[in-house]
Amino acid sequence: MTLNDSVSSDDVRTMFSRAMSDMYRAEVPQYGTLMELVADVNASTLAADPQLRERLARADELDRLDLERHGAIRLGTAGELATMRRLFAVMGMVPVGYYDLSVAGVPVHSTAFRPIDNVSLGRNPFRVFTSLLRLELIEDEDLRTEAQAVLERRRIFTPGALRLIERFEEQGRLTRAEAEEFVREALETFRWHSEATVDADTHGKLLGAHRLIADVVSFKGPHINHLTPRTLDIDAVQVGMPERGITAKAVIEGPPTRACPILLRQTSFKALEEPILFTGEGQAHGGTHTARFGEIEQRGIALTRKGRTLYDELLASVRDEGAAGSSSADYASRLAEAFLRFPDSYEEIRAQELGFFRYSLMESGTAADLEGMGIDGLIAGGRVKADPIVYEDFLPVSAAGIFQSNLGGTEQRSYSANANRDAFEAALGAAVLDEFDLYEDAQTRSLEAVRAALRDGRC
Ligand code: OOG
Ligand code: NI
Repeated sequence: MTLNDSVSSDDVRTMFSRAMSDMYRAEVPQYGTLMELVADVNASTLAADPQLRERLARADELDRLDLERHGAIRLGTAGELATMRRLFAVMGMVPVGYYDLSVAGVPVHSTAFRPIDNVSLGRNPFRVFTSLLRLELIEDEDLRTEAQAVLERRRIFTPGALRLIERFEEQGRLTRAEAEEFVREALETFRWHSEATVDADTHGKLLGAHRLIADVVSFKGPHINHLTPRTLDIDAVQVGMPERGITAKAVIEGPPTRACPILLRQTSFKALEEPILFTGEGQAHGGTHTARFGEIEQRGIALTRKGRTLYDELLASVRDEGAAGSSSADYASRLAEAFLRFPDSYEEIRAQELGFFRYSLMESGTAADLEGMGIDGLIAGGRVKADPIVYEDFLPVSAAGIFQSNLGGTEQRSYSANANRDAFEAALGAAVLDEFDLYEDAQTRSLEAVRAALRDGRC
């Protein structure tokens, strides 16, 4: 294999995310409409705000914007999760973060597979929120045993995909031809299969245990359940959805509208009701299932642990006020009011160490400048820029809201909080990375580069 002939993991990830987007657009037409709306909103936001355009360009975010999206899947067994980790590794995506959603009444725990280094994130930050069903949370023992047997029988990866994963593990990369084949084979795992693996009666019982359990157990594979483009103005997209015939979720999850966006805001459109065929004697029976939807996100600055604690506290204060949580009518105004306590300028966020920044040198200087003025002085003089580091991860409370609004039911189930990161990592066959460490590293490395450049008199 010559080097010319091989492709990088970044390239495979982009090939895959493009193929996935094309497939989803064909399967879920409203996703195409949503993509157009987001492209329009992003173009007008950038045209109206040259400073934002300049900052995104400096942070390498402008070029990735049109490519950028995340998706989500739900897996049924430890073996599926472990193989999925190897499949994503081919695309340079590794597990970051542990999310326990049982607290929010969803019987799964999750991680996000994503690229982690700056260059790869700049090329294409494609991420997949990946959940593992927790069968131990099904109370009915017979149903649990049956669900487990159904899941053990299914094979969600094609032999071709497995062979190419092994090839990648042996060679460290794939040729272009292998990469193209890999993308085709991997896509099969994420495709919608309208034939169920269970009969209508079992599907009904699984639905009764939890709609999510039925979604995972009844199908041949973990269909991608949404794809999410990134917008620069989610409020404009929320308003624009009904105008283009899309039924939007009632409220935007996450922080309120702010001058300096923090973390992640998300909204979605309702899942489609799709026909499915159950197994059964003689004639197959028809039914329907709601699983696949569209979502939009707006990303803001990654918060430090201190910033995140404040975010969690403010969000909880609003959620706790009423059982209706994020669906009550005055939610948006209560949220906005609570978040007045979170500083809304980058200077203040930086001064209070609430968020992470990437530093860059705008004009050359000397070690004496650094000593005389310090980094803060150089920033004040416009010689060093501190740009917000974008949050690349997810939020458990928001994720639960997205799960809930799209399972088609209004059920609220409670499982006692039982995060079990050890069990998740044992199933995964690896530890998940800590997202705070990754942002902190990026910040520290950029600061060190600025200091080194000043010492050397470079720009
Ligand atoms: C995943 C929901 C979480 C997000 O953006 O927070 C998610 C799911 O419904 O499987 O994608
Ligand atoms: Ni999502």
